[in-house]
Amino acid sequence: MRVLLINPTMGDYYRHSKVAAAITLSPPLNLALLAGALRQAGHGVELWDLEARPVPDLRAALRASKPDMVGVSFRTPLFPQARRIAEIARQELPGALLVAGGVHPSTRPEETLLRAPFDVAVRGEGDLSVVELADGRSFEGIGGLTWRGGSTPARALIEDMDSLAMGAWDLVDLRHYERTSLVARTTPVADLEFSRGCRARCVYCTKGVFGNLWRNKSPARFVEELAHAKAHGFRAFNLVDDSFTTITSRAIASCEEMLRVDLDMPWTLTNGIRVGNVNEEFFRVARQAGCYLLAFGFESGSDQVLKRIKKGATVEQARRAVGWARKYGFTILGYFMVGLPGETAETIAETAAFAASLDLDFAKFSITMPLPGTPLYDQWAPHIRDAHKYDFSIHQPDNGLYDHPDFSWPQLEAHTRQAYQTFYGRPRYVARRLIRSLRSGQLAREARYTLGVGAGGLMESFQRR
Ligand code: B12
Ligand code: SF4
Repeated sequence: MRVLLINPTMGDYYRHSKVAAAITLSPPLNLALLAGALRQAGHGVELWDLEARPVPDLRAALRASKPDMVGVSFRTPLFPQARRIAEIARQELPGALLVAGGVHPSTRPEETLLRAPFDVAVRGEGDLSVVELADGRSFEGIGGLTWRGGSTPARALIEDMDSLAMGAWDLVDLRHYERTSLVARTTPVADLEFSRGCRARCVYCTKGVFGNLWRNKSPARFVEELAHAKAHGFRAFNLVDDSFTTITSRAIASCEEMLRVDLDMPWTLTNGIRVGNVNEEFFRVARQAGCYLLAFGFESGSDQVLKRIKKGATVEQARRAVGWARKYGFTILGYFMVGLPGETAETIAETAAFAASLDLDFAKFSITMPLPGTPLYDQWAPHIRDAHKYDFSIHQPDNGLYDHPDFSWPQLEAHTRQAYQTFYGRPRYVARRLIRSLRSGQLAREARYTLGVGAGGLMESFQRR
């Protein structure tokens, strides 16, 4: 079969906003993996990343490409775009199989099919399902599918991570991924994964694809993938794992293998690691192995709130982890949330003060968003406005998707602005950043982003990411 895989664009909103300063543009890992698996099985594949290479006339392009199957990947905020692609594909390619995949169809398969003309939604990991669909197997014979009028039970999570296909990076033109960012020193950057899944159960987190079972690749296979990415022209990588350090000794072993093979690829952990799943040895070895920037998902400075959101981590653990990361010279990003369940004005202020008290390089404060498929979404369902229920196109803090049970939107926004002010408004912060940029030899690049956009812009960059 001839398969076309499409990654919708996150839109002009990202491209023209100051948020671009904090976002690295990388080719879509999910579609590169699916393309690799499809090709291994003998199918022809095209991959269109509309984020990096917009297709101005999608109709004409689809007509010219004439695929037998079109697969579109999307997270919840991209649903409106995915629907538009499906509508055009339905009109131009009436005989093609239209497949929805990714986080949103995995968590909301029925609504996806109700509101967009896809033929089938793939729930969960798509590595095997996409091949079985292209092979022409009947829907009933494939696990984890939903179609109009039927569905099959979820398929088991893939445990042998070494069995996954290598990313088909030759299908993307890396010249379109050369934009540096605040977090990317060297480009192009490959998004890669060492593990899937996370054992924690944070109430706001979508687990509909990789679930709670943590699985990892062998260090040898992982390094083989790095070499594969390097051979295709990538100069750096970012690990997108839900929880890279779940078994800290395995994360260390993968870093040791990187050191042994020495591919000279700088890397980052921008998705965040858990403060409780680390030890000093991890930071020492990861730094030696080329990791220069990492993020922590702290979320709150209140142990009470952390408990309420089932974070499974404490403020004390956070301080210890930051101390180690600082000792080994990492650039450190902190992710925090505002308006979590059980939050009061006092706990938000506590979070802001906690962020300022940690020796972080950057902090991002996000207003809590209940996303489909999370316990928080179910808990706050009565507060979610019907008109917006399945259209998350304007995924911004002020979009009025829901009424927070304890705060008005202006209050949440004011608290968030205040948190940014508390963190970035410190005179010491600017002085420290300057010294660190000088020391790391990154002054020119970092100044371009931090000074270039100004303190307000920096706040906006992180606010909207
Ligand atoms: C990297 C990342 C980003 C990057 C995106 C980079 C990029 N090039 O895409 C950035 C920083 C921009 C980002 C932004 C956001 N993100 Co994000 N992000 C991730 C992260 C950490 C990794 C994504 C990834 O590469 N995973 C690895 C691949 C292999 O997994 P996958 O995409 O799920 O693909 C598998 C299956 O879904 C399926 N599949 C996927 N596509 C397709 C297509 C077909 C046809 C088929 C058959 C199967 C299939 O097969 C794949 C292989 O098994 C995930 C968490 C995670 N671990 O997945 C969160 C995650 C996707 N993000 C999330 C969120 C909430 C956001 C934001 C909304 C955050 C915000 N507040 O603004 C924005 C959304 C922006 C937007 N407009 O869409 C949520 C999504 C929740 C939801 N219901 O949609 C996730 C799941 C985190 C979480 N656990 O809650 N994100
Ligand atoms: S630690 Fe991260 S990936 Fe794991 S459940 Fe919590 S938010 Fe999700």
